[in-house]
Parts: sequence; C-alpha cells; structure tokens
Amino acid sequence: MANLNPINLTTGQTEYFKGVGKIRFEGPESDNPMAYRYYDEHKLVGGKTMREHLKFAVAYWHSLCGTGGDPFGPGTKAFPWLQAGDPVQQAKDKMDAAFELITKLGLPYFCFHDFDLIAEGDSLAENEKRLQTIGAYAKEKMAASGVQLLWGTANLFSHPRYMNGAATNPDFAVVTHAGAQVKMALDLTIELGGENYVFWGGREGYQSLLNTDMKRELAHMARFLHLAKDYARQQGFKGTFFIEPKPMEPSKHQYDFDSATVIGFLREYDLLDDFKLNVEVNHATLALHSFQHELQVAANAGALGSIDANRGDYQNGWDTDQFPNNILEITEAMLVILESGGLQGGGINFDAKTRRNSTDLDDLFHAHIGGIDVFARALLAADAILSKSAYRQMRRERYASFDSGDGQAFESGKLQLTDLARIAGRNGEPEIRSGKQELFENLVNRYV
Ligand code: XUL
Ligand code: CO
Repeated sequence: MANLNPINLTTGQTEYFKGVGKIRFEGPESDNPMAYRYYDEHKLVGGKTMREHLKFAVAYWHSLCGTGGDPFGPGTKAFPWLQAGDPVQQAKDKMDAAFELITKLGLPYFCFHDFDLIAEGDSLAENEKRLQTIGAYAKEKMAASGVQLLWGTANLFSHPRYMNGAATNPDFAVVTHAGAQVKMALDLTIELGGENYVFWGGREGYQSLLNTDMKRELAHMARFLHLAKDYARQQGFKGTFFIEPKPMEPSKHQYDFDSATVIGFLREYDLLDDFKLNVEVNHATLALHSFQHELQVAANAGALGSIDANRGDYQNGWDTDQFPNNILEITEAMLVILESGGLQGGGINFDAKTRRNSTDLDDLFHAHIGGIDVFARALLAADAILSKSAYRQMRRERYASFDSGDGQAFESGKLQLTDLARIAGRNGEPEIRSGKQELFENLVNRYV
C-alpha cells in the first residue's frame, strides 16, 4: 500500500525513494507495510519517550554504500545515488539519499565511517579536503532536517595498508597513518556535533601468533587510544568513546574479543573513565555468548554505552548482519538495558544490511521498519515485565538469604572463611531450592 505523506526536500533535489512518504505510527492493527505498528516516538514508557529510550540511527555503510557484494560475486544493487563518476558529486548524491531515508523513517540519528561519506583519495591532504567538503554539506543537511550524529568512526580495516592492523600494526609507519586518519575522523565528528566516537578493531588482532608480539601490540593499542582520547578532549569533545567488541572476522582473533575482554583491557590501561562499550548482537553470538550476556557484562562495569542492532543466523557462524526480528531476544536485551538505567550516551544503530537479493529500494524501508518495531515492542514488553509482573520480586527472592543475618554479614565483608565453616556445621545440609527457570521463561513469554 502506498504511503505518500510528503517530506520537504530542498528545491531541485532528486527524490530517490519515490512512492514512499514519511513513515508514521498507525498502531498494531494497521496493515500498511509502510507504517510503524509499535514505534510511536512520543509515547511515554517509564517516564521517557520511545524516541529518547531508543535513539535510533541509520548506519551509512550498509544502507547507503553496501551494494550486496560478497566473496562469490559483485554487488547486485544499482543504487541511483552511487552513479556519479566524480567523488564529490557521488558523495553529495549519497548524502541526499541518506537524509531522505532517515527523514522518511523519522529517525533522530545517523552513524558513519569517514570513507562511507566520500571515497578515499590518494593522499592524506586530499582526504582531508574531501572530508571537509562533505562535512560542510552534512552540516547543512543536519541543520535543515534536525537529524544528528550518534557517532563517527574511521575505517581502519579496508585499505591494504591496514592488512596487519592499524594501531597494532608491527610497522610504526602504518600506526602514524592510522593516527592521521583518526585525527581527521575526530575533527569531523566534533565539527558535526557527534555525541560519541567508536573504535571497532577490525584488524587489531592476529592471523597467526607465530609472527605476533601480542603483549607489545596490546600496549600499542592502549597508547593509541590514549592519544586519540587526549586529542579529542583538547578539542573540547565531551562525548563518550566506545569500543565495539567482536571475537573474529576479519582477523582470526581480535583483541576486543567480547565485553569481558574489553573491560579487562580498559581497566588494565586506565581507559575506563572515557571509554564504554558498543555491543553488537551478531558479535555477541559469534563470541558464543547471548546478546543479553554481553550487555549485562558491560552494565556490571557501568560501561553499557551503545548498541549495534542486527542479528546472526542460527545455521551459520559468520557475521550475517541481518536486521533484527527476534522479539524474544530483544525483549531479554531490553530487560538488561532498562534495569541498568539505559544506554550511557549511545543509542541503537542499525548495523545491518538487507540481503544480497533484496534489490528494491523499498526493501531498505521494510528492513528498518521491522527492526524499529521489534525494539519498540520489546521496550514495551520489558517495561511491563519490570513494572507489572512478579519478575523482579521472584529473582530477588532467590537471594533472600543475603538480606539479613549471616548472609548479609557475608555480603558486607564481615565474615571469615572460618565463620562460613562454623555456620555450615551449625545449619547442616542446605535445602534443595529450585531455580524455577521455566517459570521465568513463561513469565517473559506472556509479555512479548
Ligand atoms: C563490523 C562492524 C563495524 C563497526 C564500525 O563487524 O560492526 O561496522 O560497527 O566500524
Ligand atoms: Co558494528
């Protein structure tokens, strides 16, 4: 069904998504595929609007640049905004398409890598010029639309010079180049009022330990992050830096393996005051964790910053980056997010791509609408579980023996090991207590 709620385009600007208007909330009964059933940006949930809770962002790389190429064949999507031969013109066309997409979806944010915005040139000076040109254009588009930058980052993994890593490269010449690139990406992020800055260590890891001095590489990575953080702070950047864990791919082993590994690293190198985590669903499952587990580990350290939303595939083990559609998985995630007080500084970035054979332009809308509604629905379910059900009470009761008496004394550090032995001797064999897992599962299912 057509949805033709118009949006304002600058005079003379090409409309790329013709036949698609502004996507509006129409409620669960709507049968319009170009409408939200659950995402009602102004709806209050636990004192905050859905828009504030979720802070959705469109990922520039997948949605505007990814034409569907894979190791077995080239791209399949002839995006009309990628046709210009001149790099600046192509970048501007792409940005027009990006802002049309984001505005029609009614989302508040976008995220980018430096060379998603504009093709990389053949020197640092040329790159700086190109980024400044497209940065000025972005600034105009942002002011006209009200769309903001959730985070920026630098692509330190595609160019052949980074094949042995960027900050962890064994060749200092490459490390300096990564530094130059991060400096420019930080300048651009700050110029555009970016709220956060991300480091995803694509090739910061190893292919073989035989040729790798891991201890030295980790120290270099920490030094590099300190330099980037110090520079950004000197430029007045107040936002948060995020590390995005991923266990493998493209490296065989990546140093930012999972949440626990990253938190240990940040603590060891004194970076936890400025850095938090950007947790990605499919990276969690590649690390053989659940998404909820990764969020909880980050939250325990006060470092749950942001989310890259997508999902993996149950039958294969690589980063398929599909759009989210598993309501149960996201409801369990929203429980962790709400209980830990929300994302710290970040939001929900759709680091997800339509399939190689999803070649229509409106597939980008179906993908985002589906993912957005899954998060909105999960937010409603999680809020209801926390505010209306016995969920919290049931979990608290499992720990009731620590609320008073000896259990409380143990928790507050007042007992010795000999006290535990004495109390055990006095009380005899503990009662068998059920974990009630099925009851918890049924309770959650009642609300999704
Ligand atoms: C790669 C990935 C990246 C980061 C940003 O798996 O998730 O797109 O999110 O560099
Ligand atoms: Co990501």
